[in-house]
Amino acid sequence: MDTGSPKLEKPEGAARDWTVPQNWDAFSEEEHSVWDLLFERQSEQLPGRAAEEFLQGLDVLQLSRPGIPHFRELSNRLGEETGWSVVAVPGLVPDEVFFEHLANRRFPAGNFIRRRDQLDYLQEPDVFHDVFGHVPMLADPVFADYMQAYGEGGLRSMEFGAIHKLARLYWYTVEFGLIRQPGGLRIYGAGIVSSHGESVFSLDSDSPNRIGFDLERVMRTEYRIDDYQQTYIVIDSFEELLETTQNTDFAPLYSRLETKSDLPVTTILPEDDVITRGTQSYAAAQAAA
Ligand code: HBI
Ligand code: FE
Repeated sequence: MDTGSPKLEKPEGAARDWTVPQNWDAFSEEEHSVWDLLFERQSEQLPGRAAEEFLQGLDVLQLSRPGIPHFRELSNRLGEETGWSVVAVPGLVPDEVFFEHLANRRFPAGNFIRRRDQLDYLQEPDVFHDVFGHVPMLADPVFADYMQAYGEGGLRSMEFGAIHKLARLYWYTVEFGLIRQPGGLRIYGAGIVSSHGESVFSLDSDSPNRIGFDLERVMRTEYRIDDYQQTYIVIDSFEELLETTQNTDFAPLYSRLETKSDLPVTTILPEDDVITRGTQSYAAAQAAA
């Protein structure tokens, strides 16, 4: 999510790779029921909004009991589909640790859940965001490969001091991505599918821009972490996303990016594939409030 800050300190009891035992039995009834509430609310809202691959992937979350998924059972099911597993971590982990997990097809999931009075907003990724938001897409073979490629690319980006550029690719695809599908625009980004408000806003509002995917353009684009996005990036297929990521030589791309300015969130370039030119009325109203 956010670019890892150097001040992250590994809690006692965490392993060298920052994993902790999930300790499923320690979750309270209340915590499980917050999961159930969030799960029901979102799974009702997503048909017709989420990408086909996401809706299909939700099946891996149909586990043998309600409540927060048991990671061992979840990993078994996910592993059968794509070889990915889910491991528990205390919260945000350092970039290198995060990339290392992804490169090895392990998804680190926060081992806590938001409180009932925080259903709609929280800063650190919790188990609902991480598991409901991310895991269904990891059951798709193409997306599963993309996430591994991202982890490998992340490790390499560290040699170029370019993490913050590559992090924008993650932000605008894995977290807040849209895709064109036969029925129209659909959401697949984990930050959107796990958000009750943004899963409607991102598709229905006339406020944000929606722009076709271009790797270099995305890596120049700033993003905001404190409210709904002002620009969404739209891909045509997951194959395109995977192939672009795998076939791009990032070293010259990073050098080229050094010579180009970053783009503020609302910029529209003449060469952009503009799907929707937003009014930005939502952001303006928020800024005035
Ligand atoms: N740690 N647990 C966790 N989850 C993330 O999404 C995450 C992280 N550490 C770093 C990070 N994301 C980002 O900095 C990278 O995607 C760039
Ligand atoms: Fe996330």
